[in-house]
Amino acid sequence: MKDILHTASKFRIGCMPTGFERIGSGHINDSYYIKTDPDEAMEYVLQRINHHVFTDVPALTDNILKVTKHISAKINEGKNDIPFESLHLIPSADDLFYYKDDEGNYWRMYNHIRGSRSYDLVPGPELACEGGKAFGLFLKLTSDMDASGLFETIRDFHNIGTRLAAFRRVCKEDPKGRIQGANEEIRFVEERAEEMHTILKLGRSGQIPLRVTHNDTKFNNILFDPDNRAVCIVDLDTVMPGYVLYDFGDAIRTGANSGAEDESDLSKVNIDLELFKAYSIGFIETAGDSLTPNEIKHLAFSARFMTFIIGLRFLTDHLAGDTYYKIHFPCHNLQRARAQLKLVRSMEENAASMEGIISDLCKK
Ligand code: GN1
Ligand code: MG
Repeated sequence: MKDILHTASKFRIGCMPTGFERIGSGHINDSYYIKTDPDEAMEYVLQRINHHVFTDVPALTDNILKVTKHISAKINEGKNDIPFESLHLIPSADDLFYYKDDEGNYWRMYNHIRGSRSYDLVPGPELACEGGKAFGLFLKLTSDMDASGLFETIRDFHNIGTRLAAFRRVCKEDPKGRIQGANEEIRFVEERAEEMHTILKLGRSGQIPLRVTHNDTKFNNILFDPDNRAVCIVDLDTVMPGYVLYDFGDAIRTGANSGAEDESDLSKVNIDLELFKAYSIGFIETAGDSLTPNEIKHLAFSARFMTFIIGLRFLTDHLAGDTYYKIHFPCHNLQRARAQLKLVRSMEENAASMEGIISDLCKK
């Protein structure tokens, strides 16, 4: 474990890294909080980038540099009255903003936002609203960037056609003999597959714009300060061209679920309309002006879509033999998929209320 400190010393932090702690609950990268000499009292986050998932680390790094510089410049113009910070990448000794170790692992380092924390489960409507403001602001601050200037770090990331094709391929091959145990979930997916092409069709026909989007707006990617104000957006690997509906939807999937992402007691998994409304208020307050009528019209549906596609990906990974997401016990991906699909059902049952909340907010 001395290796972590050794790796940290490969970045230009100008002081001695003295300790570390594993942090975060991400399913892809590994993150470490790095302490330095107490006299310096600087704090950093060191991450090992999963280069099997993010295969072009230099291009990914370039995206992050472009977006963080753009956001920082906007913050420095001081036009926003919301306290908001940007992450910034720390250069490596050879000024690359990432470091490749002898074993072929890629590492990078960010500043740590002092005193901040994140929430896997949203504690209440005030924080949901704060979270909505933060992702709305992220969208607003990047809305004048040219999306085509960014590299697609994972191709077809939220492309439902590609995701369904991968799922159907695995169902056909059944490499681990797990189909029998997942028949109900497979049926649930197929019954909804057609409707889930809605956003892709809107995008392809030019009815919604391609923008710079975050694409992984899990609620725990928002950092809060000790007064519970949302101050920073993290996990920038998937910042690339996308649709705003993906960002709104994924935040609701995680930020307005009354249960955990992998809850085993499905009776606990439901859309919480109070949290949904609170997040929507915050999001529309900061991003509202940048949204088009077609985007607004599909906000409520986007939550169902993102919950569906993430459930589909968990199910696909379970059937494939758990090759993508980190799992913490056998059949973890199946449990995650079941919880997500239960949330889809709950959103279907509450679709009219969700639509009503959005249209009331946008009338004001
Ligand atoms: C992964 O690693 P993490 O938790 O930030 C995944 C997201 C999923 C999420 C599900 C690159 O994100 O797309 O929504 O798990 N990221 C990647 O919890 O696949
Ligand atoms: Mg992520």
